[in-house]
Amino acid sequence: MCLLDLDKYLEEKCALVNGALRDLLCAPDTYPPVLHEAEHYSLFAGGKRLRPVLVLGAAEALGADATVAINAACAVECIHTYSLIHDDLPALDNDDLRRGVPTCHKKYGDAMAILAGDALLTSAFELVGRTTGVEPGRVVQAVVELSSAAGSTGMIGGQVVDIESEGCEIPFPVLEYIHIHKTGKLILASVRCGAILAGATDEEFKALTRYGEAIGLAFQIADDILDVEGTDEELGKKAGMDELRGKATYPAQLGIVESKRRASELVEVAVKALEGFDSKADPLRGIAHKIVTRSS
Ligand code: GRG
Repeated sequence: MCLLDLDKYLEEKCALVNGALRDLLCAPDTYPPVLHEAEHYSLFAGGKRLRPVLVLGAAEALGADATVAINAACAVECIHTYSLIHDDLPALDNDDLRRGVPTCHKKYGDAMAILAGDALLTSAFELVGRTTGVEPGRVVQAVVELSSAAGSTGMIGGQVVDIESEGCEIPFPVLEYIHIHKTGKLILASVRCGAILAGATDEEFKALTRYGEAIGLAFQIADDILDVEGTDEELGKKAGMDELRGKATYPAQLGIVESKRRASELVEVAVKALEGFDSKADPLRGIAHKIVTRSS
């Protein structure tokens, strides 16, 4: 880890992803412009680009060039941004701010926000399908990975149980189900897509799966903690909303101290999973630590 400047790495990869998103998606003035503007508005409002960087980082950990995974990296960010747009809608969280600016529906109206989210989700699969320089079977495998992570037994399933649990006392395993599915599955799929497209062996794939599972859960625990300890400015949205909405969170069930302990434990599990990898996996190691030390 000592030779890697993680912030520089993240900055470079963010720039690569942002450039590719602009190249691969329809320009904002493409007809009908209001739709494409709304997509660009939410995509480029900010965002850490954690998930696409994980796609690229996993591919690079296996010695592949980032270009084999760039379409999949952009696809994951499209799916993530769609989920944020839809989650902010009045029928779900009814949020006014996201990534530090008015939410998509506040700026473009509910109908356009729904359609911009739909378009981003659909484009994601087109982008992965257009991957070049990789054996077609691997591209299909990446599409399956992403669609199952985003669907009813992944992110959407987690979101449904999250909504159903609002204001209820739920057992801990249900809370864990929510976190693993609502947030963890897409993070895991990001790592696994990078691995698939880089041609991982079974052993490498299993190790990266253990890494992805651990950081996926750690990320949502850290997000729960930030909602309690962070400020509106740091988060780019209103802090303290989980408690107000009666959301099921780690701090609510276990307290802040135990939540932090569990998040750190998961980082250790993630880093241990990478034991068999050389220094090319240092960015993944660094990201695991950053997930629990970030302030936004
Ligand atoms: C499809 C409606 C719908 C929901 C799916 C992912 C999700 C469930 C809802 C989005 C809201 C939310 C609180 C998700 C949990 C995951 C999470 C912490 C998202 C924020 O991710 P960051 O911090 O955001 O990576 P940036 O803006 O940096 O990309």
